[in-house]
Amino acid sequence: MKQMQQTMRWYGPNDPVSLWDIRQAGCSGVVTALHHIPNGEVWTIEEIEKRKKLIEDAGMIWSVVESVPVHEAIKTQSEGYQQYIENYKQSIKNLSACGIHIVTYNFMPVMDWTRTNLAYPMPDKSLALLYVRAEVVAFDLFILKRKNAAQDYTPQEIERATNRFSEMTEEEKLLLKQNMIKGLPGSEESFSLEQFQQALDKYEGIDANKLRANLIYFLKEIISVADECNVKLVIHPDDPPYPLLGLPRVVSTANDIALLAEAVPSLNNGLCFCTGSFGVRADNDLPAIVKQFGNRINFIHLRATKRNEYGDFYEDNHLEGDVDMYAVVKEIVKVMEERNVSIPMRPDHGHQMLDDLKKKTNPGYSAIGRLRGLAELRGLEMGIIRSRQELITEKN
Ligand code: DNO
Repeated sequence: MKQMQQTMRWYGPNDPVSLWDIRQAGCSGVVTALHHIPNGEVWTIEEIEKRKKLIEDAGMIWSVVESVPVHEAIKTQSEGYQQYIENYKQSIKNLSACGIHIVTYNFMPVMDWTRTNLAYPMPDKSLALLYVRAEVVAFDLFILKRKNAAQDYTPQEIERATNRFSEMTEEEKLLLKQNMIKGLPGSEESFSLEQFQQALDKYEGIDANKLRANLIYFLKEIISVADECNVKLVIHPDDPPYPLLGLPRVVSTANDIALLAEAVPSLNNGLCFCTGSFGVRADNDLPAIVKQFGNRINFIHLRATKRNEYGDFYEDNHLEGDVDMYAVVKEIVKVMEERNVSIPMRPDHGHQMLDDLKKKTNPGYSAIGRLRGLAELRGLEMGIIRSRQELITEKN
């Protein structure tokens, strides 16, 4: 039976977590991106090879690119987008020429993943990432002061946001503002408040249908290159899986994925199955998503979120929270068996804990929390595989 390929994300030579740390965690693969290349520019073979060599010198392989960012002009189909699409195609070709065949991207307008608190204390004193919807609404109404923002919220949401804002200290407000506009690691975008509003303005008149049409257009343009070069494109779901600050989001549910698959049937139009992102919505049935899109899942993020009825969530230990990790991994094992492939997986995020509490770390990407997550997931997978094997032997 096939096992998931164990990997970790590495932000490159400036990451406080070294490649050897990742290797010692038991990984055989690395997930990385050329974060120093500005959005929209071609990734040259020379730059790709340089990064690849660093990874191989530490005895691992560059398994997955996360991500080649999609320029905002492509998402909004504004000036220059055709050229950016051409550049994207060239980057795919160059990656393939260097032997890298899985490419992650996302289609979230303006903001990538978003949290309101990056150091939320858990009962064991480790620190987790937290998203409080009332704070996002408060940011929208009282800090950004977006025109007509109130129309996007219910009276109850506005009341909760108003109450929350009135109890926040100036320092907390500043921190919230930074968390919203500065971009978390890997986001590739960072704004001042004015620039942020300008970036939002570019989406005037772009609703979910239009955004989806733009995504499908982009996919149709690049899929032939992916097919020729044998590159699996994997889209990362929206995090959180809801519209944000009046911006549409179109990769949040199984139905969203089904629409993409229908529009662009090639299996190279694939999915990065992220349990933490999909898992924030109670209406997303995670094992069912694995079953339904098993032939398109070519990269996996395993992480558990714990949500409440207000749309808030925090990142729990990998085997806790609302994600039924056992059921998910069991489906993944079945998919790998059917397809006879080993799908790369990374333990997504982790608590800041133990010695890492004294260090400067990338939020969500400290070494020890992810090491714990990976160790637990590895054990879970092994247990599932061994008991399936025993069952088969018993039957025969
Ligand atoms: C956060 C990550 C995201 C993800 C991108 C993919 O931890 O999952 O930054 O890499 O959305 O393009």
